[in-house]
Amino acid sequence: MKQARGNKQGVVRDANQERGVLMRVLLVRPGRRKQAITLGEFMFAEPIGLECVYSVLKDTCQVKILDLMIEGQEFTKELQDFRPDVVGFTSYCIDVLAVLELAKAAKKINPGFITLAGGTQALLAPESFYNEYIDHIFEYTTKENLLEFFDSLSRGEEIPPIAGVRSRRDNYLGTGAKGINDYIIPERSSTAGYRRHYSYFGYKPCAIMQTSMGCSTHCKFCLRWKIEGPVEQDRPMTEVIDQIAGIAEPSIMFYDNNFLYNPRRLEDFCDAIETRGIRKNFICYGSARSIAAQPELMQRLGKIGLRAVLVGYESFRDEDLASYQKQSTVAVNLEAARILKEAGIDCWASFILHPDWSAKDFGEFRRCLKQLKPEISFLSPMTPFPAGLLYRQYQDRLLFPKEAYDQWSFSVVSIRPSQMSLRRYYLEVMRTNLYVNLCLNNSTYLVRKFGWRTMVRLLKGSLKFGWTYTKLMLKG
Ligand code: B12
Repeated sequence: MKQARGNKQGVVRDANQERGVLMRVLLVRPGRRKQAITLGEFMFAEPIGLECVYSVLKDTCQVKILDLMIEGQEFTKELQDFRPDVVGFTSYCIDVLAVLELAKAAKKINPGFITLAGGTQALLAPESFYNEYIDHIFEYTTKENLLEFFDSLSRGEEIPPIAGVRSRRDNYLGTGAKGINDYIIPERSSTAGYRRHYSYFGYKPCAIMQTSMGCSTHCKFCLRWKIEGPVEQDRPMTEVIDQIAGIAEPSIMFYDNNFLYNPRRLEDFCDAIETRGIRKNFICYGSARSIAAQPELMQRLGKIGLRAVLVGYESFRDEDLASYQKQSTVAVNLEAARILKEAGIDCWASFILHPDWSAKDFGEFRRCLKQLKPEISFLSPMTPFPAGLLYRQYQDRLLFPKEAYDQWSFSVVSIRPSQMSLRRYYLEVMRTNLYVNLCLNNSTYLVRKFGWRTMVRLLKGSLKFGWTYTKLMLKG
């Protein structure tokens, strides 16, 4: 179908449609933002949200994914070559400005393009996209609302009120219905040309997938249970295993909130992987509590391919963990660390740097790191996302407004420290990062495990990261 030109807002009228030619939909992931320091060189995963949308629309529309995070991809050229009717953007908070710029560029080329915003940020803060260049916002995405929307569009009809969709025509009022995203099996072939680039730390190429949505541990700093629902909802094991078997990559990262939460399900998982003879490297998120509660199961998971667990240890002291509603303790963290080592599974630990830590606390934190000795440590200054539970508590101490979208990334200090100057705080963050890399031998681990080439890639990221912090420190 040729692109519709100069249409009335939200309506595609084109003679080709009547002849049954499919509507063209270009799905775009915006380019890299330098704030996303965990991305580029460290973690660079497939745009799985767009693969889900593709999967729903592929039979009724001509759909294409454009991943602008991959070098050499050109947005305006793609608009001219592919001539879409609809241009849809996926988004995280840090992408808001990029999405608005891209939508503006698209509308400049052809005001008839219908522009959509979807993704995490559209769900958490749809108002970020109330903008003259965005026609519709998918606050949440279901098979039903996608099909209804595109069905109306391809019939050339006005878009009716659809649950989950906010349209500029109605001042983005929407229907008022609340909901969450559907679990949709992504169409991974839609990113076939890009897949060799996607990685998860040293594992490259690496796919990502989800086997269970939601989380019943409502940690105060976390948005995931808000995004995905307040309790775990498992996918059937046969569906999970079929998906795994259909993934070409040798490594898969499960981004479930806590892949390890249900021992019975894990036994089923191990049985199925063994029975089907699947050999892959697995990486997952898992809580310290779950690891500590099931040492034998961790041994078994290690044997069937679990290579690393991302564990949120968060802090060196119980009072922080209690204030986060983490439902864990430092003793449990230490036990989990021991069990992982015994099972030969690497621990990629994440920690929240509390804005009320003193220099002495940072010292104690480093001592705790030495005890836990994770293979990799991610240190993030506490980030009270506007949609989360910590926001109100720290609102008065924020160093930038919630509209400074590209700052909300876990990488910069967002709360004014109470025990030292901002500059000194950044210095402590840098010192601790250096300690992790030099004294805890995280760099040696990386070379040993992934080889020099990966190490150089990761080192590039570390240097960029270090430089960003140095600048922030000097500015502070
Ligand atoms: C896996 C994950 C990652 C992975 C991979 C993500 C990827 N594919 O690129 C890695 C580790 C790389 C990562 C990196 C980051 N992440 Co992250 N990540 C997640 C996690 C756990 C799951 C995200 C996900 O893929 N969900 C599954 C897919 C299917 O959902 P989805 O994308 O929303 O898509 C659905 C709908 O939104 C819709 N949809 C999506 N796009 C579009 C587009 C259109 C047009 C339409 C119609 C519909 C639509 O379709 C899907 C239907 O189910 C979330 C937590 C969570 N549960 O959301 C955090 C999360 C999204 N990440 C977060 C952050 C901050 C980051 C980083 C900025 C951190 C950093 N400093 O680097 C980076 C930025 C990444 C980037 N794109 O630039 C925050 C985002 C907060 C926010 N307000 O946006 C979250 C919520 C974590 C948190 N704070 O608790 N992340």
